[in-house]
Amino acid sequence: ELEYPQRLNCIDAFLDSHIRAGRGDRPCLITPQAQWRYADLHERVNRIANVLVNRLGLVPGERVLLRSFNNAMMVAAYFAVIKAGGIVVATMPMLRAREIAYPLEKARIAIALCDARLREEMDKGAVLAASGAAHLRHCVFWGEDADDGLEAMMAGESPEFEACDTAADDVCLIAFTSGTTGVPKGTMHFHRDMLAICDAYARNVLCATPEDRFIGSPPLAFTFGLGGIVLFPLHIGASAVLLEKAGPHELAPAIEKYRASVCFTAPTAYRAMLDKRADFDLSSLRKCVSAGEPLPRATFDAWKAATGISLMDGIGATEMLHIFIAAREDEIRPGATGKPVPGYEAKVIGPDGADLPPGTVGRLAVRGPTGCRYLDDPRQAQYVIDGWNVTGDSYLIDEDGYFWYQARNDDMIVSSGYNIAGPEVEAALLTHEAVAEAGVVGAPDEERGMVVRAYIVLRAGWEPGPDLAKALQEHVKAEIAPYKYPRRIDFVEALPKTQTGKLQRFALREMARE
Ligand code: 3SK
Repeated sequence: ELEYPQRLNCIDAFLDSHIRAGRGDRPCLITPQAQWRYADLHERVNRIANVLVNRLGLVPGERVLLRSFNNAMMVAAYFAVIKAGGIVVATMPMLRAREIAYPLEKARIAIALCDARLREEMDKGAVLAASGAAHLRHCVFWGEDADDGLEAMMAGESPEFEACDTAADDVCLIAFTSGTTGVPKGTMHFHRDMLAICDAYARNVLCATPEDRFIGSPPLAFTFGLGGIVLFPLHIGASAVLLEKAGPHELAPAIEKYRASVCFTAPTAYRAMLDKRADFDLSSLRKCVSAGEPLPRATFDAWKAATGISLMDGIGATEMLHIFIAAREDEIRPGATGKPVPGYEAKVIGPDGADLPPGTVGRLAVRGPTGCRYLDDPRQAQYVIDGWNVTGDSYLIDEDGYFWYQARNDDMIVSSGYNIAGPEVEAALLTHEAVAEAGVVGAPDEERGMVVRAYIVLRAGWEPGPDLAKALQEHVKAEIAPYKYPRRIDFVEALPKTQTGKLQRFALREMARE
């Protein structure tokens, strides 16, 4: 059980406590443009907090929209809002005006702080919001030379700021998730939740040290990135490398350049780095966390062979803030996600909600120090049932208590009465040397109800064609139960992905209908 004081502003643990302990000169945020010590971040956070309160009239509990790439100002703005008692609503930088309008209205945003490079969509989004963004009082930009820009305002404010006296159970973050489909849901998280993910996952499973240098690709607006690249390192006084672009071409060179030691990214990015491993020195890495999508055994094995590092798999959810089932380095069972993170309990339940015995596939339910609280959303009643968070994933538990991912509940393909998990077929395809990426869904079929249809992105040097399709089908039949083989194979240039890099199965399902 994790205990926190009733009055708590979480920024104290990530920042002010380090200053009080004399760690102000330690490296904190590293970007291609700048290196900030803890003292530098502290000063910026305080100045922005003063701007928010003194100039923009922020009162505790008001919501502040943040729009930026992963950079040091984004972290400063994030911490300043929370330190001043506000609630952060962070948005993916790539969002278009229409997508910005939704959280503006739903979360009744009072103030927006935005990187000037994202000004156009931000301005259009505020106009598009049906209410004309009625609650939005101020929209302030940074990164432009303007008298009313954030930096100019900061220059006139004090570098000291006393943290707002918030309660441990006050909301400090509303993270919107659209999942892979549907109307976005705002998930609310408390000050104590921000510490709980550090004390549960980072302390017990990740076990990094203050000398570690963290790096990763997920946007900070995705809580996977927030925890992995900012909260976990800053909680222990370590440093973080922030990359505005961290696609397949940027991550490996940045690991080499900054000698990063802890990496948080998705299996797709590890596969992309494997393709380039001869070109970069990744020897500084010592811990690699994989989450955001299922980790196929083939990716685990290939990364281990190339780097000597066992990928630490994990599953989290924006609803739960971060990872709740994971593998410690000394407890990895390749192919399994792992065991519940200390502090969390997990079980597998049937359609009637009853617990299922080991070896049986059912819905994953979890509870622990964090949990789902949707902002004004009737879907809350479907996610939290009897105090358990019922995720959309199907799992089985083996005799030793390891959790094995099967599929998203809606990823099950029922073909001729067989239940086939799309991700299992994807994992089998990925063990073939020609396959860079695979997405597997059900396609309607008169005879079988559904058939397994695979969309394949080939590695460089391979030519699509019927012979290769046949070879891939035979390969799958040799890897897993033959009835699971993809009866249809399409070669594509790229797979549809969400902004957090997850495969958009609904888009593939749409394609598969054709
Ligand atoms: O597994 C995920 O998709 C996830 C979501 C939110 C936070 C952390 C993680 C790993």
